[in-house]
Amino acid sequence: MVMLACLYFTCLSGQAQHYVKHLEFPPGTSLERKIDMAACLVPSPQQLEWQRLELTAFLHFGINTFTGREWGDGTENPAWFNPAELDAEQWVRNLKEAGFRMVILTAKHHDGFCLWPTKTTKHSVASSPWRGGKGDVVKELRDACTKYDMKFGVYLSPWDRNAACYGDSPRYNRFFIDQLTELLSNYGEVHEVWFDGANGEGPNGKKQIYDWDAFYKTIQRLQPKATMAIMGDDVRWVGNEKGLGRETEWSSTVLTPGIYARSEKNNKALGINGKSEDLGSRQVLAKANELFWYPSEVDVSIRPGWFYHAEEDGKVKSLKQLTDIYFQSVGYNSVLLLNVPPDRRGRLHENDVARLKEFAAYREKMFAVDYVEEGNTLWKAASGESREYALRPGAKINVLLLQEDIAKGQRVESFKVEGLKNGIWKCLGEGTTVGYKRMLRFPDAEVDRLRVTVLSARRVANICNVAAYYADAVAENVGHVKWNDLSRDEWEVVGSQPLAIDLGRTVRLRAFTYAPLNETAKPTMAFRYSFSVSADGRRWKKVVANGEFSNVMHNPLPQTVTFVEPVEARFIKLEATTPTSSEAVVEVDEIGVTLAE
Ligand code: FUL
Repeated sequence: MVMLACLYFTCLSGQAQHYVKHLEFPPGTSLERKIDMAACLVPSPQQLEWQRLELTAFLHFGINTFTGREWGDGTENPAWFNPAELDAEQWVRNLKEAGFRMVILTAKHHDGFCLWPTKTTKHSVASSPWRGGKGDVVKELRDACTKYDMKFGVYLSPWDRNAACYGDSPRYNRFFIDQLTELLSNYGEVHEVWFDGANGEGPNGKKQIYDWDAFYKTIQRLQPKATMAIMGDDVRWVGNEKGLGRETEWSSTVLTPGIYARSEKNNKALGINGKSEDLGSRQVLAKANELFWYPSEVDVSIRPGWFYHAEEDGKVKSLKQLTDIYFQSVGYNSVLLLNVPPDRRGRLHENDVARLKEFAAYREKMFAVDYVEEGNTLWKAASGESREYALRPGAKINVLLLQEDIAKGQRVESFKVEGLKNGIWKCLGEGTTVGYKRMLRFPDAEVDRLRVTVLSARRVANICNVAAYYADAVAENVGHVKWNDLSRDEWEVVGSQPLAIDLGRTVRLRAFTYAPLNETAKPTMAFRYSFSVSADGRRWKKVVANGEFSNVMHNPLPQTVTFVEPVEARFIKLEATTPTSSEAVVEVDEIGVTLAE
């Protein structure tokens, strides 16, 4: 592939040879040599710049904002899009003040509705009443980013449930490239292009074969400095939408990016996918033939859904949840991509803005004092080497921050940190990989000195920063989310596939909820469904005929479906199929009902 050919080059820096973004192990390479080479794999300049952003924001906004759905089906009327108070500067200003350095807008989500007046389809803002059909959300956001010196990225969904040509592969690929060309030519610099991995069937039931190579070349031609994320080879999806990175996170990884034709074969041979826990250890290196600098990005929404839904105004993630996410993303050698969805007015909601401010204030307070003296002089650490650091007098710490100079490769495999008190060294914590940034939390410790030991490293690690902070404890203030009003003790399961339940008495229902057990995805989970009620368990009335738990596979949170009007029911039945269209298995504990007042 052309894309690899141009990126696969090496350069000389000091003694070691460096490989930029990709390397291949010649046949028969020993494990020892592989580890040595892996240590010399480095990011491309744009990957390095991207990693340093640390905090980036997603803006999921579009027709779903007005329908209350997570995945539109493409039949939506553009007339529904009318954000009367749209203010892109309000989005960017608030995100900037909260420390975010890039925003990525869903220029087109799976429903195909374009937020810019594209020439490729009528299904866009140009057909909406907003700004009299003369508006352009992409441009307004771009201008706000320029004003506030914010980096700017676009999400363009390859899956398009509106385009008639979807599934006619060559035609749709041309259509998609035309959309990409508009976005990458008319809005100044674009720093990140985000291609989602979700890929369903077209309106005609046909599968689309994407021409990733041509998409890639279009980006290279029009925005050569942009990073290409997810279905791209610069930035890797961390593997969940919960805001949870890996404690051991290698940016130099054996995972072949999905856009390469050989990815399926390579990844299968190694028995891995983007969700695998281990993507870079010595064990997987032993089996691999090539290696990629392919760092992870943690994408998560500040609310349960990706799009704004008024009923989630009370479910904005707590400060505790956001700080945990922060330590488990930025603190785990990842970049955080936090979604803050504009509401129907076209503004970030007050609750989200208030939480962003709290989150920023928390970090500001924590980082205000670095207790380590002279922690940012380069330390070339071989395996087993330690270095002591003096601390400011009276230091009380509970966070250690370590950084490697990844421009020279990612090398630390494990480390430990000790504190000296009254002449006695005490272990404060241990960790594995460091990479661009690793933050380790441990119980409060009042110590006079710190000792960091690199227990194991590939070649010699380049530690460029050692810092220690005190983070205030944050109380958890999220209540239990209640999604079932009846006691299951009174229920009787009268059918298991499909699941049918006798509720024990006749009730008036406003909604039902499907909540995957442990909020975990499984292959037998429900995706498409119909929901019926009955008075006697024999004659059923369909309340929802063609429902879809959109995105449940990636974001397996409770899915509440509110009926158009309350219904009376003694029996309920959920008929469902899985994402791969086989019969779903739903447990009684995964179902809840909400009574009408
Ligand atoms: C997913 C999509 O299906 C969601 O709707 C959302 O856009 C998320 C960021 O990616 O795969």
